[in-house]
Amino acid sequence: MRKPVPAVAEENVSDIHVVIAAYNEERSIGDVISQLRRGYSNVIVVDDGSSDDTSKKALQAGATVLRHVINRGQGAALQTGITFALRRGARVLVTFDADGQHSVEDIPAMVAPILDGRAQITLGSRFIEDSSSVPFGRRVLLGAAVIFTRLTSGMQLTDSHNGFRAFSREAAKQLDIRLDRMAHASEIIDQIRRSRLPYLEIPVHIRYTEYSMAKGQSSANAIKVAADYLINKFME
Ligand SMILES: Nc1nc2c(ncn2[C@@H]2O[C@H](COP(=O)(O)OP(=O)(O)OP(=O)(O)O)[C@@H](O)[C@H]2O)c(=O)[nH]1
Ligand SMILES: [Mg+2]
Repeated sequence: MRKPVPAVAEENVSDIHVVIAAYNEERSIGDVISQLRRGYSNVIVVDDGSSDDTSKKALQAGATVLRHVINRGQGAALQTGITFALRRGARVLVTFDADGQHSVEDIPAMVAPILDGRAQITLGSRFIEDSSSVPFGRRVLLGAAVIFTRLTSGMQLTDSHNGFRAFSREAAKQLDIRLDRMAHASEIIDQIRRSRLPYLEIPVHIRYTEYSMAKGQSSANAIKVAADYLINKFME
């Protein structure tokens, strides 16, 4: 069993900015933000051109809300939120999903290595500890993504496509997400490798609910995402 990580010290809380890309998440975003706001004062939501009440619910729950006027994709929304958080003076940036799959309780373990200088980047992994809650189809897809990442970028990760990440200010400044949609996950890994900054994988728990599965990525889309990434990589 993992040793429990103590809560983030009071004096560090305002250094942490949680960035959430959200697309049509009116059903989950309010709860996600309310839980975050119990421990973290800076929660930034980028409403990625939603056609529902995502912005309204996020504001009501206490987030700072930015809005894309059209739907640009999760990569673009994250870059918007990261740029904004840096302008606001963030010292640690956490990327977190809007669909309720990530756990607020995992944030202290994600930010601790950055706050104490052991790493500049932490990447959440659902496969370091008990991963029995990951559905079979997702396990196969994510396993393929890990091999794909090893072949294309040489990075040996256990979970290459987990949206739960944390960056020091210096590391976040080096990010330049250009792939607007889901291929940004592979692009970020390439940029981490190129930056040579120290990173760590941290065990996190990812929740799979009927809602998240219905809203999430289809397996067929994975091929499109991989092609998007490869085309851009070889055009560089
Ligand atoms: N699908 C999708 N999500 C977006 C977009 N823009 C922002 N997001 C947000 O990105 C986050 C992750 O999206 P998901 O589709 O759940 O992807 P995922 O969690 O990596 O994959 P799953 O395991 O299928 O859930 C959610 O918080 C979305 O609201 C977009 O254009 N499309
Ligand atoms: Mg999801």
